[in-house]
Amino acid sequence: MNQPVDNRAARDEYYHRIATKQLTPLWEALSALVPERPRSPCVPHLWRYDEVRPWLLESGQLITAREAVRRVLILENPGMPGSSAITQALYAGLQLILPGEVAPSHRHTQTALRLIVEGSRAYTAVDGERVHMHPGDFIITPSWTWHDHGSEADGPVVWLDGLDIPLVRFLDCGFAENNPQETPPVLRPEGDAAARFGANLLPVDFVPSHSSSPMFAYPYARSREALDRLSRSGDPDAWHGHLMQFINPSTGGSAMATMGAFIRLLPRGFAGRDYRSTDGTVFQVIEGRGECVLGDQRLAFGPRDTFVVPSWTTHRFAVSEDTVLFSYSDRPVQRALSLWREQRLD
Ligand code: GTQ
Repeated sequence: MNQPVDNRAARDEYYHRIATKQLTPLWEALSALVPERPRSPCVPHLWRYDEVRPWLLESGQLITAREAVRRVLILENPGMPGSSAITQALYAGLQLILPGEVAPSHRHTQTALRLIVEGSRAYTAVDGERVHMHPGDFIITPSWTWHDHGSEADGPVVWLDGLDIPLVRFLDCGFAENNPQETPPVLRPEGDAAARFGANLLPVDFVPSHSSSPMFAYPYARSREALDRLSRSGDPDAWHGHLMQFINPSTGGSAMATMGAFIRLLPRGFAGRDYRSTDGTVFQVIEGRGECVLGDQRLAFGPRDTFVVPSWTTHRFAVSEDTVLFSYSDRPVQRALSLWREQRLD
């Protein structure tokens, strides 16, 4: 007998009985467990910096960086309340440090990236080397490296923190440790890593101590100049504009194992074509103004805004000025597992 049977009540009674032994029927859940395409709870969203900034500065009156350890407002995806996540795998937050403050040294298995949003003359230290940060600079804190932050500025300094916190939580492999020294000693002069790894040279006996880039700071001035030069000598990609990825110069691969980071120039008047990929992506506007069009939804962005495009969500860009967007996603993880897909639509 191969005909479907109408025995709802019998089935429900059966489900009840097996549930007492922690058993559930796959056939009721199969299409959700093995979806035809990604069905993310993550939704598109934009945080306007001019709306967030006053609240972020207000937090500076309520708690010190030292007490908070990290004084950050988390950008939580509205489709995933309570998750502290901006996509299923990624975290984003805006961190504030005020003049003279220190954020004490600690380390954790989560990898962090920073994209400086506002202010200069704050530094971050990674395993004994400091780098002073300027708007648009991209900085990484590899897994299990000691890091502390401090400010010698005379005004607020704000950066976007991107971490793989939800991914590490999902895999249950999070460890963290506070450094007994709040501000550990500086072991190497500023610029040491840039000299060793950032000049298309590599120390001849270089042995990596972790899988992230040994070049932990990528100054905006250099990326911006590269984008400017390549935009003068070639047309933008019809989907992406002039899109570059931040690499680990010792491998040519992604700067971090778990997060990919990208920067693009969309020239004034650029109207891109529709695109989607399986890596839900966080965007930070460094310069310019325009919109990200997702079907009938439009995210209108300006300088310093943050927005998120979920996995497999068709989107395109249109800009009214020369625009530079930073973005990050879990693409290296998906690629390493042969799961990443993209589609250029027209
Ligand atoms: O700077 O170490 O936004 O550990 C969240 C967790 C920043 C950091 C965050 C962190 C950090």
